[in-house]
Amino acid sequence: MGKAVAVLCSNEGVTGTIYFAQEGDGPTTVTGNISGLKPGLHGFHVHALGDTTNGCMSTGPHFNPYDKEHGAPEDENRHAGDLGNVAAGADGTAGVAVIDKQIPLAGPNSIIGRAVVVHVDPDDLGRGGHELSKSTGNAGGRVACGVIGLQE
Ligand SMILES: [Cu+2]
Ligand SMILES: [Zn+2]
Repeated sequence: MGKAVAVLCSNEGVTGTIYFAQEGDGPTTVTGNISGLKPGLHGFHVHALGDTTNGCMSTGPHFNPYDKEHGAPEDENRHAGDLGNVAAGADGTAGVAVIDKQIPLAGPNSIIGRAVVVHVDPDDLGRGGHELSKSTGNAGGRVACGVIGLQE
């Protein structure tokens, strides 16, 4: 069993811890909780770089090893890092429960050392018709991020 964790950092009061687990070559299970969010949907992605020297801005674009367009997690044409949205309730807390096949914890497309990013706005999953829909889902600013690191 491979395991990893990302502790979210934020300049905007968002906190959280995201856990990743993968059995063999199977899908990766992503769990955790995020708090301090505005109620509603927030884009939730793996970005390419684990660089937070300039806060979440330096984590680069969505992790995209196959040079595809932005999409929904269930789409064929999607970035590997496209995990959709998390939904915050009225209390500003969002639970994370994702199972995905494109974010392995080992091998050439490993997400270890990359970053998980939470956005201020909903991810339109590539369908919004905005000029940014096919690159970022038009999910707006980055309110929190954390570098994905190996866990025992
Ligand atoms: Cu993102
Ligand atoms: Zn994307």
